[in-house]
Amino acid sequence: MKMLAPLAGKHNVTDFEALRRSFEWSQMERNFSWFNTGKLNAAYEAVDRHAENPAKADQLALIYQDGGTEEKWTFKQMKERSNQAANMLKALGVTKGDRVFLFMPRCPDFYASFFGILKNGAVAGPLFEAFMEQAVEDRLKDSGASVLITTAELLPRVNRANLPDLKEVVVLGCESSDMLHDYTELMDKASTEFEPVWLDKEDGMLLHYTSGSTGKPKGVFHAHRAMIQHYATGKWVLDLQQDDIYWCTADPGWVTGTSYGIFAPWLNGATNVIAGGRFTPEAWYSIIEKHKVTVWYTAPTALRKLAAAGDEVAHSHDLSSLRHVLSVGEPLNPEIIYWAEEVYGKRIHDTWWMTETGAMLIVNHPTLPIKPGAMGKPIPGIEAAVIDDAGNVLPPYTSGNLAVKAGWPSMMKTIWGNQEKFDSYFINGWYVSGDSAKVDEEGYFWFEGRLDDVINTSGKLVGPFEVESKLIEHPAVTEAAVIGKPDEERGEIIKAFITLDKGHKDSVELREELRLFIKKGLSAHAAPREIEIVTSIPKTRSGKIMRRLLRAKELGLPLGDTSTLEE
Ligand code: 6R9
Repeated sequence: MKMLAPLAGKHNVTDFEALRRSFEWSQMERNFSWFNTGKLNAAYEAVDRHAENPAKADQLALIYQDGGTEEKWTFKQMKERSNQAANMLKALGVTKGDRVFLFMPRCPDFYASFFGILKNGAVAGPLFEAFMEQAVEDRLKDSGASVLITTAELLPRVNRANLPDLKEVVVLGCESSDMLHDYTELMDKASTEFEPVWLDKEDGMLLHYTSGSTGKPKGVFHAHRAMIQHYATGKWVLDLQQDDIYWCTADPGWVTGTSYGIFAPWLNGATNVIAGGRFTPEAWYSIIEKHKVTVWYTAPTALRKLAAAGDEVAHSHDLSSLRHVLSVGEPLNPEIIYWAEEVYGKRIHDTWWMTETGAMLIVNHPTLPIKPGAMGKPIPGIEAAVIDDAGNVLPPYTSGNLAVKAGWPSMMKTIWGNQEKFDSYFINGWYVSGDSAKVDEEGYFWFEGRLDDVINTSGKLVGPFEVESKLIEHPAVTEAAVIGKPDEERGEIIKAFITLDKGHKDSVELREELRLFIKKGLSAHAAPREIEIVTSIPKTRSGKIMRRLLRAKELGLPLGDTSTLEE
């Protein structure tokens, strides 16, 4: 096994093994104002604290780039702009605990609004810009959101008739009417002064919807205490220092785009690059070159596309500013690590965590030698293990449930409106991730796969149930089953098996129509790339779709236990 030496240079923490032995989370809290006051607000810690520090006020907080559009905000401007958003929301009646959703593309006002929500003590719910009507409705409805901030372009996907809790809609790029508020008008008249609502560690901050194998997406609810771990991992793992130019490529509709696209960089006072627009290797390398990005947090699916684009594109840009590169969301192929070392002169550091865990848990930190293919080791303050279904810790090299001892700061508070679901994550005090893994004798963790049916396509989790439910809304479809099929570039693609209603025949047009139906109803990334018409869907006697069987058949693997299969 080839081991790659640790990252050279000076780091925030050099001896993780020693830190792991002595660390307790309460030590971290001393870095925040609430250690003295007892009250906190993550927006204050991420923005206002720096704006009030003369040495930092005029440092760039945000560099926004979308094609030819560029905007830069200092910490002082960030504070003023988010105060305006906070005043706007307060005038609309937003109070502590309300759910306020953001459905807009990445742009500076997204971030101002995000902190404006938090400053009111309300809970922010960011949605992917790519979501279509059904996906938007499910999330707004489940959360009982009372206010939505969106854009004129996305507004047609919001069906207010089905959303009785939604009181106010603020629209960027649209004039006010009886039903709508004009974002620009309200912001312009709002004061730049605002006293944040002071909160407790347990008060709600963020609601991220994530896919499960059954039922609609679940609302993972995070509290303000999560910031302790965003701050710590930003320092230890991203290795953020005051003069870093940091770029996290994730959309804030995904947890990586909030924990590491908002909190970690700004809590650590770094300059945060926000890139809008479409992905192209050319555009991405230009961003690194132009803004002299030093720390870059991205995902395997993007790295695989960059590798596929060829070495010349990379070599035609000056990427020498890069100091530290990291990845999350899917297994990081060893080939990609070797490729990056050759082409960028940088190793990619893998990190493992989930929406539910709120922040990184198992990582290749800067001073740990990398074993390509392994996710690394638990951060200080985290005890991880591989356990069996009864909660017993398994010896090295044995496959089992990847689990983490409950009780870390960024652990979700609950599943919104579903305490039972939340409780079902735990065995004997262990949080059970749904991933299977092995640990080696040196304590490195090796990812094996998901234990449920959740599909990971280009780093986005898609619940098969959600796609199946949508498919059967189409008049041609009687039943549907959806699986993930391995794919070189995307990790997995979505394949749908369907049975047709009487009077409908298989055709290229019909399949295309079904793909579009999902694209328009849910989102582009949920649309099946392959559709197969079958005469029946395998089910258990209790009526559950046996996706495992379809997957085994598709991949030519043994069918395994079929005892519960219905005749
Ligand atoms: C942050 C995030 C979580 C699931 C997780 C696992 C997969 C994440 C990974 C990884 C292999 C890694 N995953 N990081 N698999 N290696 N380094 O991705 O959150 O969208 O909730 O996904 O993603 O299966 O359980 P989320």
